[in-house]
Amino acid sequence: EIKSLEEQFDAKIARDEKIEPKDWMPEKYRKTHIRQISQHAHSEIVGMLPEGNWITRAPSLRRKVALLAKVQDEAGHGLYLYSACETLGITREQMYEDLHSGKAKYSSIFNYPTVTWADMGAIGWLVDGAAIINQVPLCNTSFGPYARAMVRVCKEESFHQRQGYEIMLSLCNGSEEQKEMAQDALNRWWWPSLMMLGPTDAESTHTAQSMKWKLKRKTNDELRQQFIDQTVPQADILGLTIPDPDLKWNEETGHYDFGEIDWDEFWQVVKGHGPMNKSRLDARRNAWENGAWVREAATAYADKQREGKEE
Ligand code: FAQ
Repeated sequence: EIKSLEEQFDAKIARDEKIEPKDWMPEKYRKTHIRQISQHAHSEIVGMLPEGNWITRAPSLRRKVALLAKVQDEAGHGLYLYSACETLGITREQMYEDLHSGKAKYSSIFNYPTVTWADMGAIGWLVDGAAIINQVPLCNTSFGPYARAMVRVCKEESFHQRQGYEIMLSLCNGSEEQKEMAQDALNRWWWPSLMMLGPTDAESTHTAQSMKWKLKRKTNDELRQQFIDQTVPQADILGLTIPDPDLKWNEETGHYDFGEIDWDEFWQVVKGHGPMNKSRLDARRNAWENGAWVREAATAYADKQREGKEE
């Protein structure tokens, strides 16, 4: 019996085999991967900005070295992800254009300002913490280049998370003011970190199909619950209070119950109206425009080299 391409594709997914760039794939599978992987890449690159803001003001040489390394890792993650996405037949220029025109999304979390040094702690602890929970299942995603990129990304994210948590620990063991600074950062980053994992399953347009394709291995709500369950005990060790009066251990479910998330705020930020959306996009557009001469010089140099060889 001869199977159709689609049946062969479905059978591969069912057997947990990877789909590779040259394999046949449904057009929708290709499109949704371009959407998710490019948005993920953009998030890594835009995600360098909030922390980049503190590199020159890190409180010690050791902190500066660690933060610099973390931000460089994020650039690396963006570049692997752009490369993985290119294998699906979209050019990098097109992806950049979609980011700069506002057509492509990037994570809501990077549209909040970093106002104190404690925000470097909170981002590492909470934002990288949520990112790891979201990305560990992606090491098992069905598209080969995405899954392989995620293995290294996750290893680096776990260093980032510990880097942030250690900043929080130092602040919490410091002076009264330092501890207050840590609490203030937690107050501002907690809810946006929960939103970062995406809308509720009921509101999520892509989850059902992405689960069938094994692009997503867990739903947004499952990951959010896992993040909360993992993070509450870490806040207890710091002696900080999570800003949610409804947060309570539920003996029956074996999970924490939590309060209502402000989804209105989430959609406002996603639609471009968060506190830093304009500033983030301006920074990316300016970097692209101000870098034009470098790209032109590199192309001119490559042309010259080629001419030299042909002679
Ligand atoms: N922000 O149907 P769903 C990092 C959009 S980690 C903005 O649930 P899906 C590391 C979504 O695109 C951060 N938009 O969508 C780091 C869709 O709109 P569309 C990046 C959001 O794809 C740490 C609509 O809402 N991580 O960068 C958000 O199935 C520290 C409906 O949503 C990844 O990208 C949001 N938070 O699930 C760097 C991980 N959530 O596209 C620096 C890979 C949803 O139809 C410092 N991505 N939307 O116009 C994923 O796992 C998924 O794409 C989700 C969303 C879970 C983010």
